[in-house]
Amino acid sequence: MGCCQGKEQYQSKDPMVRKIAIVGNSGAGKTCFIHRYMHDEFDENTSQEFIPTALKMEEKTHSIGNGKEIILNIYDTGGQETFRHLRKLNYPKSDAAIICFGLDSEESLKDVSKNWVPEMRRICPEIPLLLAGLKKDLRDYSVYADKCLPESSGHKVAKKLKMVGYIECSSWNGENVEQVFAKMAEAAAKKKNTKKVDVSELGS
Ligand SMILES: Nc1nc2c(ncn2[C@@H]2O[C@H](COP(=O)(O)OP(=O)(O)O)[C@@H](O)[C@H]2O)c(=O)[nH]1
Ligand SMILES: [Mg+2]
Repeated sequence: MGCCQGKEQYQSKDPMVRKIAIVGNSGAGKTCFIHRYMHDEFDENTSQEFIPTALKMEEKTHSIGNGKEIILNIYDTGGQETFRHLRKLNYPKSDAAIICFGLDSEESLKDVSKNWVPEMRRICPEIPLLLAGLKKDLRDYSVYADKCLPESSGHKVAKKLKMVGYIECSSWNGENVEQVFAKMAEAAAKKKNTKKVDVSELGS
């Protein structure tokens, strides 16, 4: 076997790598959501006081059936205005994004339409966007139940903004967290090339 043939064989076995951005308002529960997916436990460190994240990358191999695997590079981005420049540098290389809101925060859902989807579509016009309603467990507590948004409001926004779907989950008890990433991995795997945007053209 010649050296070139060997190299081709190696390259054809290279795993598929996809970059997933996790965005949404500060306090929506993004960091806990990623922590649950990565470690299958609730991130107790954020339960006392929430810690703003600037930009952090985690990596996990996800099985997409038929023995195929996809490596997900998951980017946790800070929702605060102060981290806007960091997000803009990071977004252009994304292959897919999970747009998050807290089911206990109407404002965080409004900001999905007002800020997050427009910001993402401006920078990465072609990538699949999945809507995730976080903190689903709060519906089970009578003190929070009335304040939580109904499932229909998430579906309505996802449909209106032509997102690939809507899933509610809880990082507290783990319900549906795997399903969100499974749906995103499936959509990201189908996506071939990410259109690169020159960040210098994005303005402030
Ligand atoms: N009840 C409940 N609280 C959560 C859940 N996820 C996050 N939190 C809490 O919400 C707050 C913000 O979480 P964090 O992950 O830091 O939000 P981020 O700013 O979007 O990254 C913290 O106090 C968390 O303990 C959840 O699934 N259920
Ligand atoms: Mg965070």
